Amino acid sequence: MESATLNSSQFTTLSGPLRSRNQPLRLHRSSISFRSSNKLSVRASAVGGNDSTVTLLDYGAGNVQSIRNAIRYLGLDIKDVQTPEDILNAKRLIFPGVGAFGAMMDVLNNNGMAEALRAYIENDRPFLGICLGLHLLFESSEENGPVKGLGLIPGVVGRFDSSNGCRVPHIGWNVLQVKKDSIILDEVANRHVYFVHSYRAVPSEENEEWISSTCNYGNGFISSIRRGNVHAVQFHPEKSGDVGLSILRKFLLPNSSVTKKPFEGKAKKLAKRVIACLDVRTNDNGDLVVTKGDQYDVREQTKENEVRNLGKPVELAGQYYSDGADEVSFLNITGFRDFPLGDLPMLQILRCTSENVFVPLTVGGGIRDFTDANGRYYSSLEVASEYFRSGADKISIGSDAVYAAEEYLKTGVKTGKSSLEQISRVYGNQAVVVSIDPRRQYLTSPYEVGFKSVKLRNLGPNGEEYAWYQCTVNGGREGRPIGAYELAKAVEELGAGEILLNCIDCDGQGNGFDIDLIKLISDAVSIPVIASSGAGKPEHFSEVFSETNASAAVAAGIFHRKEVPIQSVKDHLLKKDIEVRM
Ligand code: 1PR
Repeated sequence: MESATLNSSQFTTLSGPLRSRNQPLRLHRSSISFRSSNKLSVRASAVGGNDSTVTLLDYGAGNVQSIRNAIRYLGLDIKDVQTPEDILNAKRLIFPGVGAFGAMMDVLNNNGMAEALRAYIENDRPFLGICLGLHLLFESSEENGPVKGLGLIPGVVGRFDSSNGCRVPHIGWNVLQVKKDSIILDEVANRHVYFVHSYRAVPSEENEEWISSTCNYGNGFISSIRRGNVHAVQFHPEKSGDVGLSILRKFLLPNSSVTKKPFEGKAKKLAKRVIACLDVRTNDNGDLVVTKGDQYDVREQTKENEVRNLGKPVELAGQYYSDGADEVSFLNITGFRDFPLGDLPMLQILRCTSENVFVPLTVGGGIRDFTDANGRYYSSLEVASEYFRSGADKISIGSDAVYAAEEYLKTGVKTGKSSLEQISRVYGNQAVVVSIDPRRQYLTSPYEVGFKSVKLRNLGPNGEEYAWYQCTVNGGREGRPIGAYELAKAVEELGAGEILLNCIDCDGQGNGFDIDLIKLISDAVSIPVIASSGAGKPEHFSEVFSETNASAAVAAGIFHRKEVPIQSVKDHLLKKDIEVRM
């Protein structure tokens, strides 16, 4: 049967053993009759389920597992839209737009969903659009375009301007200026919510009456709209912790009363993120454990030489969520040699974690093309898709991004075929992190190598004044002929939305982040950089945020060993006047 997706090659549908319970909707032309808008009518008495059912429009392009989990967490059932009639009959409809605007509109226009949505919204039926679900309401978007939207709100959705110093994508926890009573924002109370996007709509006189809140990032943009029963938000309530769940609850269960007055926050601007990172691998008994290395060596220095076991992944991730981590990352550190989709427990970890953790989840390790022992070929896009379907919000690519960058720098040609390019094209670059594992190589003069070097704050072991940062692959096992600076700039061009910047020399040492490296890279690119490796105390976080342009900082060992609670890192940052989410 013919697929109704216009750009069907982008919407990979898995088959066989990889098919998951939440496989994206595949639309078949023969089952959808295209109707003209004057034939569409919304039934006032909904037949789309009872009060405990919400209708979800998942058009098959992306990572909507998080919103499914949040809806279920709030005790509601989900009815998936299969036909335009399901939209018209919905009692409450959520559209968590993901992916790219142009591809989304192609799908919606070609199967009659766009018309059904327009009719549903014009009839003031309960609607919540998220991210692209907000963009859709405007006249058009510049993303892949211009491409026409539903045209219900005047205005054009455009890209953030990175020339004014703001990093694009806008990723992180920012604050809303609530403009009018919007009901669903009643409990936000000056606290941060999570954004991840490169495009935004701007306020104007023409669309003023729709705006319920704005947010500031360089300039003001529309963070939510409301008219009657129609709501849409630019941020992700399903990833905004308790605050986000309260927003969803207000929309889904409008009659539920809050007994406790919401805690009044003091959020002012985009917060620096504190991220907990869990390196995961199988130990010698075959159990998946959280481990942690010293300079990437994760084995105990004992006769048995066993893999260090610092806890169970799902439990630790849940703990970090309740302790206030702004994001949680899982790195499958042996993914370079084992096929990650053969590692079903890892996918299970992701599924279980995402059911109860409502901040962004990143997963990395082994994202590359792969042919298994039976000769079955899996593209990196399939691997990433399965990670997204299992609950990841972002994926992180290590080794494969190094090869892609080397090739790009050698040929100057973007083939569009690397895992990085393919995944960012389908899921958007905000969903693709590149993890860099560099090792310091000391120099006596900056001209000794053809890679960008830095003048060191602390001299090298033999009094060297300079170093370059050599990228490695396979968990630091192999050095490659490319520097971290060159790699960072190349992967930004190839579509990375964020950089996770490790440093093998500092990993597990507790002596602080490599400020020279983080400054070098965060000054070189205009995408957000996450500082990683070496955190030993709260002061290391204030140092990295004061002395570099890092947008976030990771710690692993000090959190796993319970030496420093996440909250004390945040308390310290607040004292130093560094904005954090509380
Ligand atoms: O190459 O795409 O399969 O991805 C593999 C991923 O696994 C990469 O992101 C790589 O960084 C990671 N990885 C591989 N081997 C190791 C190892 O430790 N042996 N872990 C490893 C990297 C580094 C950080 C760590 C910080 C903070 N872990 O994530 O959490 O250094 O630690 P600290 O606060 O204790 O100092 P691919």
